[in-house]
Amino acid sequence: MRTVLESDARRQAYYEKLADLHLGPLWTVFRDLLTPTPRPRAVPYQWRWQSIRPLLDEAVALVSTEEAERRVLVLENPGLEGESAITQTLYAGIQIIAPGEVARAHRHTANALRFILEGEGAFTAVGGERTIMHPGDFVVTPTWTWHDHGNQSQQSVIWLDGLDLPAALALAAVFYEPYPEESQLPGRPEGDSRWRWAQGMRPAFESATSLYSPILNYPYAIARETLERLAATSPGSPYDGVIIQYINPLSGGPALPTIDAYLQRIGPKSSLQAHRHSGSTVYCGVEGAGVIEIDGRPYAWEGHDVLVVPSWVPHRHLNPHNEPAILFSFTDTPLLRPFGLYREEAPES
Ligand code: GTQ
Repeated sequence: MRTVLESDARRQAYYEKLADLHLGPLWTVFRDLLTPTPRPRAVPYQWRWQSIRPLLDEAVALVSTEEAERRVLVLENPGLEGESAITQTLYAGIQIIAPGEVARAHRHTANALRFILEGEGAFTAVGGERTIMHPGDFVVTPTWTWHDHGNQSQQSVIWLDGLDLPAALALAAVFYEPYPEESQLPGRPEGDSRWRWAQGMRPAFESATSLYSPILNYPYAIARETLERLAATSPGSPYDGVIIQYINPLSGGPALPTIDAYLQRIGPKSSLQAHRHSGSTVYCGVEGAGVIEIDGRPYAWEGHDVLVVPSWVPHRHLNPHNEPAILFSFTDTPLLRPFGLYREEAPES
């Protein structure tokens, strides 16, 4: 059908006339647009920590935070070359801040999260509150909040950045502003947001927006113990094992309006079930080691490896080892669910 349409000389001449007027026939592209199931341009991929880690020290020697604004290696999906994107909606990068450095204050409409990988003693300040970050901490920098980073420790500190930047770019909704000073002056004591909003109680004399979580830092020690306690009494999800969501306590929903983040535990010697869903997921190995079978291909991961599962690609988690395997992940599903775009199925059931 297609070839007949396109080989017809009269039709070709007609299409050229249309093109001159910035018009196009729908019937030649219809089947590429309205596909039965999603066809992501992003491909499954794994970045090995072993390969990334030495390049971070090299970046420290080559470029200052002063010059770079943020010293980050962007994880570029092989299917999205040149787009600074790990999926069509999500950005991921590895940021390093050396002792004594400052990553100056700014704000942007893109929402950001940090998952700390290595080093202790650097801080992120958001809206005047500083939090000292420890490995495994989950830190949010919601849309249009002022934020800066500083490292007053003796060691480099490294974290995974996750942003909704490709989605914000696609929506032509990126705004950016530098702060008038290099850093924000601490305006609130450390731990302020945790005491206010993360204790199952709230200050009854003040309100906060429910657009994003008011909690700045979700400490690893708490998240990790939660996983262990849940695992003692529950097998968890057949697809994800024991998995916890970092929530906005004001809504019960995702911590960021556009990004949902999780920590999960795949028990020793376990093979979970395959499933697929719309929305893309970025995984980062935290403890132990495991395997994600993506589209039938095994990706064996170790600590701090980053893996990406694009929309609708079947995947399953395996842990052949004797230790629990802990994974951090973030997804774009808050951009899908409210609009009826989220679908999930287990192909093998
Ligand atoms: O730390 O504020 O990876 O603004 C990309 C953009 C990190 C940050 C990134 C940013 C930041």
